[in-house]
This record gives sequence, C-alpha cells and structure tokens, in this order.
Amino acid sequence: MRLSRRHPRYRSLVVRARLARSLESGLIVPEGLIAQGRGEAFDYLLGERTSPSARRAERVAAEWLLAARRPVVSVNGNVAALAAKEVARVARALPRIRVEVNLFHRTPARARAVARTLSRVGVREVLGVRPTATIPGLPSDRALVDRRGIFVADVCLVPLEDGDRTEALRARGQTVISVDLNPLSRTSRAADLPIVDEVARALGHIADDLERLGQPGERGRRRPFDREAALSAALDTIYRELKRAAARPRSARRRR
Ligand code: PTJ
Repeated sequence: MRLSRRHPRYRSLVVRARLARSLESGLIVPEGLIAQGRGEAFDYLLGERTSPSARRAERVAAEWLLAARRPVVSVNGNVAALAAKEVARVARALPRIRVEVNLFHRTPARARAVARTLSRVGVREVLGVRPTATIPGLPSDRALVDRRGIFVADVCLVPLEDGDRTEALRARGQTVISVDLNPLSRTSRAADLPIVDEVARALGHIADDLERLGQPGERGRRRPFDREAALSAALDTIYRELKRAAARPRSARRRR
C-alpha cells in the first residue's frame, strides 16, 4: 500500500505498516499489535511528543546507565521492530551495556529473529537467545534470562515490559528503568525510573544523552529521581492535551 506523506496521520501509518511486516516475518506476535494500539492511544493523549517531564526522566536514565556497573537493555519483538537502530545507538554510546533478547511469547525462532534484527543494525553481541538462568518466582517465559546479562544486571532498561517482571527484578534488588506510554500501567508504577514516552523517541534521547555525557559518572552514585512526580506530570500532560483537543474547532479536530 502507498502511504501519502500528506495524510495527517502519516507517521502512525508508517509505523503500523512496519509492524504489519514484522508480524508477517514473525518478529512480533499478534499481541504486539494490540500492545501498539494501546501505546498509540496513550501517545495521542500525550500529544505525540516527548513531554518536558519525560525528557528529564530520559536524562536521568542516561546518567544512571552511565553510573551502573552492569547495565542491560532488554529487547522484545516490538522493541526490535520499532527501535532497533536506537538500541544500537545506545549500545555504541555505552559499550558496557549488554543487549539481551527477552520475550513474553518466546520461541527459539523469534529469539533468533530479534537477535538478527539487532545484529543487522550493528549490535555486536546479543544475549538471551539461549537463556542460561531463570529469575525465580516468575511464571512467564520472561523469567528466562542470560546469567551474564539481566540475571546479574544492577540497572535494567526495560521498554514495553510487564508489571510482573518489573516487580520481580526490583525484588531482587535490581534497579528498573521502564519505557511505557501508559503512566497507569503496573510497569510504570513499579519502576524506579518510569519514562512515559514512545520507545523510539525515548531510546533516541537516551542515546543522545549518553553520547553527550561521554564518560562514566561515579559508579554506584545516582541522582535521585521522583517517580511519583514524573507519573503525575504525565497525567497532567494528558489532562491538558484533552482540554486542548476539546477546545479545538470541530474542523481541526477531524484532521487528527
Ligand atoms: O515480543 P514479546 O513476545 O515479548 O511481546 C511483546 C509485547 C509488547 C506483546 C508484550 O510485552 C506485551 O503483551 O506487552 P503489554 O503487557 O501489552 O504491555 C505493553 C505496554 O507498552 C503497554 O502499557 C503499552 O501502553 C506500552 N506501549 C505499547 N507500544 C508502545 C508502548 N510504550 C512505548 N512505546 C510504544 N511504541
């Protein structure tokens, strides 16, 4: 299908087309389309741009990753389909970070497809294709991890995560940075540092910050982050955007 750049929702249509191709190739699962639909709805309510509060959270996330001893970024099918290049930029800017496949709907073929997608954009080593450890107490396949990666990470960057694993990682004393457009999700509420932003934008900004900051900070020392304030700021943004949308003249409203 040809997509016209003049369509008011051109960018969203491009992303949908990419995800539809990723479904055909087996990189994502049908549930991934549903997850994207929920994400799109929240992005719409957030004005489809990074809020100042999310941008601040992304800056702190970059600092925490730089200060971490064993940082890891966890990649599922949707993240590989939407933001593989941004994951590669993060990995280039912070060579110490381990990149690990972690799937809710795990099959060996999908794990390989995620790893292949990441390799194609320049990620040198991808962990998690053959899991070597299990996070105790987690009923889903998300428990299957690599003992050199998520299993021993001190800081885990987990885009599009589920609440159970976020809680399980935190229960093990691991620090969780989430990326999730839904400020009400269990993941956002359980993470140490919830970033309420679209995954490609968020990881792109974190890569910008890592590139700019360059050198590792003092290991183990972290700037405090007020997650309750960040989540309330996201809800305030939604409230303001809704009021703005409701105040727009009818003809302008129809264009979105
Ligand atoms: O590849 P797999 O097998 O690991 O499966 C991946 C999905 C995403 C299907 C799986 O993790 C899942 O079911 O996720 P959930 O529980 O639906 O949660 C996804 C969360 O991510 C929701 O809170 C969405 O609002 C949010 N989300 C969806 N798309 C985006 C997003 N957040 C940021 N950027 C997005 N593009």
